[in-house]
Amino acid sequence: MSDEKKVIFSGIQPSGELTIGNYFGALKNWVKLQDEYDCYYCVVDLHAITVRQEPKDLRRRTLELLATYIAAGIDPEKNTMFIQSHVSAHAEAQWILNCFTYVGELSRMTQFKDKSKKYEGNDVGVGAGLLNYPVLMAADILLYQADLVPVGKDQTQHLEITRNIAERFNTLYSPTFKIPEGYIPEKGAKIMSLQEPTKKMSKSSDNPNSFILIMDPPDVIRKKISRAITDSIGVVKYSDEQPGVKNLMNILSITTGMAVEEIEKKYDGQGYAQFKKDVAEALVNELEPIQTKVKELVNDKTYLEEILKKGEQKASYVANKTLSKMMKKVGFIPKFK
Ligand code: AQP
Repeated sequence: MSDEKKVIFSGIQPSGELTIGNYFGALKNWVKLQDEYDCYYCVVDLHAITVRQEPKDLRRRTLELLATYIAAGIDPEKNTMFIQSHVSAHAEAQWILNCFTYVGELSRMTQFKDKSKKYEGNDVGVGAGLLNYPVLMAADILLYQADLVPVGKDQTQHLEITRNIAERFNTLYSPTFKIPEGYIPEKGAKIMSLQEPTKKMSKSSDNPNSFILIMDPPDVIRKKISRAITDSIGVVKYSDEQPGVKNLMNILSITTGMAVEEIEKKYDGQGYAQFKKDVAEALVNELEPIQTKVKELVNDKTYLEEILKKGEQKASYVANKTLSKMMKKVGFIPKFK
Protein backbone atom coordinates (compact mmCIF):
# COMPACT_ATOMS: atom_id res chain seq x y z
CA MET A 1 0.00 0.00 0.00
CA SER A 2 1.40 3.38 -0.97
CA ASP A 3 0.08 4.86 2.32
CA GLU A 4 2.65 2.88 4.27
CA LYS A 5 5.56 4.08 2.22
CA LYS A 6 7.80 6.88 3.39
CA VAL A 7 7.24 10.19 1.64
CA ILE A 8 9.49 12.08 -0.76
CA PHE A 9 9.06 15.68 -1.87
CA SER A 10 11.27 17.39 -4.43
CA GLY A 11 10.96 19.97 -7.17
CA ILE A 12 12.76 21.88 -9.90
CA GLN A 13 12.14 25.48 -10.90
CA PRO A 14 11.10 26.19 -14.49
CA SER A 15 13.55 29.11 -14.43
CA GLY A 16 15.49 28.01 -17.50
CA GLU A 17 16.11 24.95 -19.63
CA LEU A 18 17.30 22.04 -17.44
CA THR A 19 21.00 21.26 -17.30
CA ILE A 20 22.73 17.95 -16.71
CA GLY A 21 23.31 19.32 -13.18
CA ASN A 22 19.56 19.22 -12.53
CA TYR A 23 19.43 15.80 -14.18
CA PHE A 24 22.27 14.08 -12.32
CA GLY A 25 21.78 15.96 -9.05
CA ALA A 26 18.03 15.52 -8.81
CA LEU A 27 15.98 13.89 -11.57
CA LYS A 28 17.98 10.70 -12.06
CA ASN A 29 17.70 9.95 -8.34
CA TRP A 30 14.00 10.67 -8.28
CA VAL A 31 13.60 7.90 -10.83
CA LYS A 32 15.61 5.49 -8.67
CA LEU A 33 13.55 6.23 -5.56
CA GLN A 34 10.06 6.14 -7.07
CA ASP A 35 9.28 2.49 -6.30
CA GLU A 36 10.31 2.61 -2.69
CA TYR A 37 8.62 5.90 -1.70
CA ASP A 38 5.37 7.78 -2.03
CA CYS A 39 6.72 10.63 -4.17
CA TYR A 40 5.54 14.19 -4.76
CA TYR A 41 7.47 15.69 -7.67
CA CYS A 42 6.57 19.32 -8.14
CA VAL A 43 7.23 21.93 -10.82
CA VAL A 44 8.07 24.83 -8.51
CA ASP A 45 6.89 27.82 -10.51
CA LEU A 46 6.41 30.03 -7.42
CA HIS A 47 10.14 29.70 -6.84
CA ALA A 48 10.90 30.61 -10.44
CA ILE A 49 9.42 34.11 -10.12
CA THR A 50 11.91 35.04 -7.39
CA VAL A 51 13.81 36.36 -10.41
CA ARG A 52 12.12 37.92 -13.46
CA GLN A 53 10.59 35.51 -15.95
CA GLU A 54 9.05 36.14 -19.34
CA PRO A 55 5.44 34.93 -18.78
CA LYS A 56 5.14 33.02 -22.04
CA ASP A 57 8.51 31.31 -21.50
CA LEU A 58 7.54 30.38 -17.95
CA ARG A 59 4.31 28.80 -19.21
CA ARG A 60 6.14 26.83 -21.91
CA ARG A 61 8.92 25.70 -19.57
CA THR A 62 6.46 24.58 -16.91
CA LEU A 63 4.90 22.03 -19.24
CA GLU A 64 8.28 21.09 -20.72
CA LEU A 65 9.57 20.43 -17.22
CA LEU A 66 6.73 18.02 -16.53
CA ALA A 67 7.45 16.33 -19.88
CA THR A 68 11.11 16.05 -18.85
CA TYR A 69 10.18 14.43 -15.52
CA ILE A 70 8.21 11.79 -17.40
CA ALA A 71 10.78 11.35 -20.17
CA ALA A 72 13.51 10.84 -17.57
CA GLY A 73 11.54 7.87 -16.24
CA ILE A 74 9.16 9.16 -13.59
CA ASP A 75 5.98 7.14 -13.87
CA PRO A 76 2.85 9.33 -13.70
CA GLU A 77 0.84 6.34 -12.47
CA LYS A 78 3.02 5.87 -9.41
CA ASN A 79 3.94 9.44 -8.50
CA THR A 80 2.13 12.67 -7.77
CA MET A 81 3.28 15.34 -10.21
CA PHE A 82 1.86 18.83 -10.00
CA ILE A 83 2.46 22.54 -10.39
CA GLN A 84 3.26 24.38 -7.17
CA SER A 85 0.99 27.38 -7.92
CA HIS A 86 -1.98 25.02 -8.38
CA VAL A 87 -1.86 24.07 -4.70
CA SER A 88 -2.44 27.33 -2.84
CA ALA A 89 -1.53 25.72 0.49
CA HIS A 90 2.15 26.28 -0.44
CA ALA A 91 1.79 30.07 -0.44
CA GLU A 92 -0.42 30.05 2.65
CA ALA A 93 1.92 27.80 4.64
CA GLN A 94 4.85 29.93 3.58
CA TRP A 95 3.24 33.02 5.11
CA ILE A 96 2.80 31.27 8.44
CA LEU A 97 6.34 29.88 8.39
CA ASN A 98 7.71 33.32 7.49
CA CYS A 99 6.56 34.41 10.92
CA PHE A 100 8.75 31.71 12.47
CA THR A 101 11.87 32.48 10.45
CA TYR A 102 14.47 35.14 11.15
CA VAL A 103 15.72 37.62 8.56
CA GLY A 104 19.24 36.98 9.91
CA GLU A 105 19.16 33.28 9.07
CA LEU A 106 17.73 33.96 5.60
CA SER A 107 20.31 36.58 4.73
CA ARG A 108 23.10 34.13 5.62
CA MET A 109 22.04 31.65 2.90
CA THR A 110 24.73 31.19 0.25
CA GLN A 111 22.20 31.11 -2.60
CA PHE A 112 20.69 34.40 -1.43
CA LYS A 113 24.12 36.01 -1.20
CA ASP A 114 25.13 34.75 -4.68
CA LYS A 115 21.87 35.66 -6.37
CA SER A 116 21.51 39.04 -4.69
CA LYS A 117 25.02 39.92 -5.86
CA LYS A 118 23.90 39.08 -9.40
CA TYR A 119 20.74 41.21 -9.28
CA GLU A 120 21.92 44.09 -7.09
CA GLY A 121 22.13 47.34 -9.00
CA ASN A 122 20.34 46.14 -12.14
CA ASP A 123 16.84 47.34 -13.03
CA VAL A 124 15.20 44.27 -11.44
CA GLY A 125 16.90 44.60 -8.06
CA VAL A 126 16.89 42.06 -5.24
CA GLY A 127 13.29 41.02 -4.57
CA ALA A 128 12.08 39.94 -1.13
CA GLY A 129 11.10 36.64 -2.76
CA LEU A 130 14.77 35.84 -3.19
CA LEU A 131 15.31 36.27 0.56
CA ASN A 132 12.22 34.24 1.45
CA TYR A 133 12.90 31.43 -1.04
CA PRO A 134 14.00 28.95 1.66
CA VAL A 135 10.77 29.53 3.63
CA LEU A 136 8.71 28.56 0.59
CA MET A 137 10.94 25.52 0.18
CA ALA A 138 10.32 24.63 3.82
CA ALA A 139 6.56 24.95 3.25
CA ASP A 140 6.80 22.71 0.15
CA ILE A 141 8.52 19.94 2.07
CA LEU A 142 6.73 20.18 5.41
CA LEU A 143 3.20 20.25 3.95
CA TYR A 144 3.68 16.68 2.70
CA GLN A 145 5.30 15.44 5.95
CA ALA A 146 8.20 14.35 3.75
CA ASP A 147 10.72 11.89 5.17
CA LEU A 148 13.26 12.41 2.43
CA VAL A 149 14.21 15.22 0.05
CA PRO A 150 16.45 14.17 -2.85
CA VAL A 151 18.41 17.25 -3.96
CA GLY A 152 21.85 18.30 -5.15
CA LYS A 153 24.50 19.45 -2.68
CA ASP A 154 23.71 23.15 -3.30
CA GLN A 155 20.42 22.68 -1.45
CA THR A 156 21.95 21.35 1.81
CA GLN A 157 21.70 24.73 3.52
CA HIS A 158 18.06 25.14 2.54
CA LEU A 159 17.26 21.72 3.94
CA GLU A 160 18.95 22.61 7.18
CA ILE A 161 16.87 25.76 7.57
CA THR A 162 13.72 23.70 6.77
CA ARG A 163 14.58 21.37 9.64
CA ASN A 164 15.23 24.34 11.95
CA ILE A 165 11.92 26.01 11.10
CA ALA A 166 10.04 22.73 11.59
CA GLU A 167 11.71 22.05 14.93
CA ARG A 168 11.02 25.61 16.08
CA PHE A 169 7.32 25.29 15.23
CA ASN A 170 7.06 21.81 16.77
CA THR A 171 8.66 23.04 20.00
CA LEU A 172 6.54 26.20 20.25
CA TYR A 173 3.27 24.33 19.73
CA SER A 174 3.29 20.53 19.55
CA PRO A 175 4.60 18.04 16.97
CA THR A 176 3.16 19.20 13.65
CA PHE A 177 5.82 18.45 11.06
CA LYS A 178 7.97 15.47 10.34
CA ILE A 179 11.65 16.49 10.34
CA PRO A 180 12.90 15.64 6.84
CA GLU A 181 16.26 14.18 5.86
CA GLY A 182 18.18 15.15 2.74
CA TYR A 183 19.17 12.59 0.13
CA ILE A 184 22.30 13.80 -1.61
CA PRO A 185 23.48 11.42 -4.34
CA GLU A 186 26.91 9.85 -4.03
CA LYS A 187 27.72 10.76 -7.60
CA GLY A 188 26.47 13.88 -9.39
CA ALA A 189 25.67 15.84 -6.23
CA LYS A 190 27.43 18.84 -7.70
CA ILE A 191 28.10 19.07 -11.41
CA MET A 192 30.39 22.01 -12.01
CA SER A 193 30.40 24.70 -14.69
CA LEU A 194 32.34 23.65 -17.80
CA GLN A 195 33.93 27.10 -18.01
CA GLU A 196 34.55 27.80 -14.30
CA PRO A 197 34.82 24.34 -12.79
CA THR A 198 35.00 25.64 -9.22
CA LYS A 199 31.44 26.95 -9.58
CA LYS A 200 28.20 24.96 -9.80
CA MET A 201 26.69 24.39 -13.25
CA SER A 202 23.57 26.56 -13.31
CA LYS A 203 20.70 26.82 -15.78
CA SER A 204 20.50 30.60 -15.40
CA SER A 205 24.17 31.22 -16.22
CA ASP A 206 24.78 33.84 -18.91
CA ASN A 207 27.41 31.70 -20.63
CA PRO A 208 25.84 28.78 -22.59
CA ASN A 209 29.25 27.08 -22.86
CA SER A 210 29.24 26.68 -19.07
CA PHE A 211 26.36 24.20 -19.09
CA ILE A 212 24.95 21.29 -21.05
CA LEU A 213 21.21 21.25 -21.36
CA ILE A 214 19.26 18.01 -21.28
CA MET A 215 17.86 19.10 -24.66
CA ASP A 216 21.16 20.16 -26.27
CA PRO A 217 21.54 18.42 -29.67
CA PRO A 218 24.42 15.89 -29.93
CA ASP A 219 26.66 18.26 -31.90
CA VAL A 220 26.23 21.01 -29.35
CA ILE A 221 27.10 18.57 -26.55
CA ARG A 222 30.24 17.52 -28.41
CA LYS A 223 31.26 21.13 -29.00
CA LYS A 224 30.66 22.21 -25.41
CA ILE A 225 32.62 19.27 -23.98
CA SER A 226 35.51 19.86 -26.39
CA ARG A 227 35.60 23.50 -25.17
CA ALA A 228 35.36 22.56 -21.47
CA ILE A 229 38.14 24.12 -19.41
CA THR A 230 40.71 21.60 -18.21
CA ASP A 231 44.34 22.42 -17.38
CA SER A 232 47.86 22.14 -18.73
CA ILE A 233 48.76 19.10 -16.60
CA GLY A 234 47.50 16.74 -19.32
CA VAL A 235 46.80 13.77 -17.02
CA VAL A 236 43.33 12.31 -16.40
CA LYS A 237 43.45 12.26 -12.62
CA TYR A 238 40.72 12.64 -9.99
CA SER A 239 42.20 15.51 -8.06
CA ASP A 240 41.02 18.79 -6.53
CA GLU A 241 43.95 20.46 -8.29
CA GLN A 242 42.29 19.58 -11.61
CA PRO A 243 38.67 20.65 -11.06
CA GLY A 244 37.78 20.68 -14.77
CA VAL A 245 39.06 17.14 -15.35
CA LYS A 246 37.50 15.96 -12.07
CA ASN A 247 34.11 17.29 -13.19
CA LEU A 248 34.33 15.52 -16.56
CA MET A 249 35.40 12.31 -14.81
CA ASN A 250 32.35 12.56 -12.56
CA ILE A 251 30.12 12.95 -15.61
CA LEU A 252 31.74 9.96 -17.33
CA SER A 253 31.47 7.91 -14.17
CA ILE A 254 27.74 8.57 -13.69
CA THR A 255 26.87 8.00 -17.33
CA THR A 256 28.90 4.80 -17.83
CA GLY A 257 29.05 3.36 -14.32
CA MET A 258 32.87 3.25 -14.50
CA ALA A 259 34.70 3.95 -11.24
CA VAL A 260 37.04 6.95 -11.29
CA GLU A 261 40.05 4.63 -10.79
CA GLU A 262 39.06 2.72 -13.94
CA ILE A 263 38.79 6.00 -15.83
CA GLU A 264 42.27 7.06 -14.66
CA LYS A 265 43.68 3.72 -15.85
CA LYS A 266 41.87 3.79 -19.19
CA TYR A 267 43.21 7.22 -20.18
CA ASP A 268 46.64 6.87 -18.65
CA GLY A 269 49.21 8.61 -20.86
CA GLN A 270 46.64 9.72 -23.44
CA GLY A 271 46.04 13.42 -22.68
CA TYR A 272 42.53 14.81 -22.88
CA ALA A 273 41.33 14.49 -26.50
CA GLN A 274 39.95 10.93 -26.46
CA PHE A 275 38.76 11.34 -22.88
CA LYS A 276 36.68 14.39 -23.81
CA LYS A 277 35.28 12.62 -26.89
CA ASP A 278 34.16 9.70 -24.73
CA VAL A 279 32.56 12.01 -22.15
CA ALA A 280 30.58 13.67 -24.94
CA GLU A 281 29.46 10.34 -26.44
CA ALA A 282 28.42 9.00 -23.04
CA LEU A 283 26.29 12.09 -22.51
CA VAL A 284 24.75 11.86 -25.97
CA ASN A 285 23.82 8.21 -25.29
CA GLU A 286 22.27 9.10 -21.95
CA LEU A 287 20.31 12.12 -23.20
CA GLU A 288 19.15 11.18 -26.71
CA PRO A 289 16.31 8.84 -25.62
CA ILE A 290 15.10 11.45 -23.12
CA GLN A 291 15.14 14.16 -25.80
CA THR A 292 13.06 12.04 -28.18
CA LYS A 293 10.50 11.37 -25.47
CA VAL A 294 10.29 15.03 -24.38
CA LYS A 295 9.63 16.11 -27.98
CA GLU A 296 6.83 13.56 -28.21
CA LEU A 297 5.28 14.47 -24.85
CA VAL A 298 5.21 18.26 -25.28
CA ASN A 299 2.91 17.77 -28.25
CA ASP A 300 0.42 15.87 -26.10
CA LYS A 301 -0.86 18.72 -23.97
CA THR A 302 -4.07 16.88 -23.07
CA TYR A 303 -2.07 14.02 -21.54
CA LEU A 304 0.14 16.41 -19.57
CA GLU A 305 -2.86 18.38 -18.31
CA GLU A 306 -4.57 15.19 -17.14
CA ILE A 307 -1.52 14.29 -15.07
CA LEU A 308 -1.44 17.78 -13.59
CA LYS A 309 -5.13 17.72 -12.73
CA LYS A 310 -4.82 14.41 -10.91
CA GLY A 311 -1.63 15.59 -9.22
CA GLU A 312 -3.21 18.80 -8.03
CA GLN A 313 -6.13 16.95 -6.45
CA LYS A 314 -3.97 14.51 -4.52
CA ALA A 315 -1.40 17.14 -3.51
CA SER A 316 -4.08 19.63 -2.40
CA TYR A 317 -5.75 17.05 -0.21
CA VAL A 318 -2.53 16.12 1.58
CA ALA A 319 -1.16 19.67 1.81
CA ASN A 320 -4.39 21.12 3.16
CA LYS A 321 -4.46 18.57 5.96
CA THR A 322 -1.14 19.89 7.25
CA LEU A 323 -2.11 23.51 6.57
CA SER A 324 -5.28 23.13 8.67
CA LYS A 325 -3.20 21.79 11.55
CA MET A 326 -0.80 24.74 11.26
CA MET A 327 -3.65 27.26 11.23
CA LYS A 328 -5.30 25.68 14.24
CA LYS A 329 -2.09 25.62 16.22
CA VAL A 330 -1.25 29.28 15.68
CA GLY A 331 -4.75 30.26 16.82
CA PHE A 332 -6.74 30.91 13.64
CA ILE A 333 -10.47 30.23 13.82
CA PRO A 334 -11.31 27.37 11.43
CA LYS A 335 -13.29 28.33 8.33
CA PHE A 336 -17.08 28.02 8.66
CA LYS A 337 -18.42 25.28 6.43
N1 AQP B 1 25.11 21.73 -10.83
C1 AQP B 1 24.32 20.92 -10.16
N2 AQP B 1 24.75 19.70 -9.75
C2 AQP B 1 23.94 18.87 -9.07
N3 AQP B 1 22.66 19.16 -8.76
C3 AQP B 1 22.18 20.36 -9.16
N4 AQP B 1 20.98 20.96 -9.03
C4 AQP B 1 21.00 22.18 -9.62
N5 AQP B 1 22.22 22.41 -10.14
C5 AQP B 1 22.98 21.30 -9.87
C6 AQP B 1 19.84 20.35 -8.38
O1 AQP B 1 18.72 20.46 -9.24
C7 AQP B 1 17.54 20.57 -8.45
C8 AQP B 1 16.67 21.65 -8.96
O2 AQP B 1 17.28 22.88 -8.85
P1 AQP B 1 16.40 24.19 -8.99
O3 AQP B 1 16.00 24.42 -10.37
O4 AQP B 1 15.27 24.15 -8.05
O5 AQP B 1 17.33 25.32 -8.50
P2 AQP B 1 18.85 25.47 -8.42
O6 AQP B 1 19.44 24.53 -7.45
O7 AQP B 1 19.06 26.92 -8.14
O8 AQP B 1 19.31 25.08 -9.89
P3 AQP B 1 20.00 25.95 -10.97
O9 AQP B 1 20.18 25.14 -12.20
O10 AQP B 1 21.21 26.61 -10.41
O11 AQP B 1 18.86 27.01 -11.25
P4 AQP B 1 18.95 28.56 -11.25
O12 AQP B 1 20.10 28.89 -12.14
O13 AQP B 1 17.62 29.00 -11.78
O14 AQP B 1 19.17 28.98 -9.83
C9 AQP B 1 17.97 20.78 -7.01
O15 AQP B 1 17.83 19.55 -6.32
C10 AQP B 1 19.42 21.13 -7.13
O16 AQP B 1 20.16 20.72 -6.01
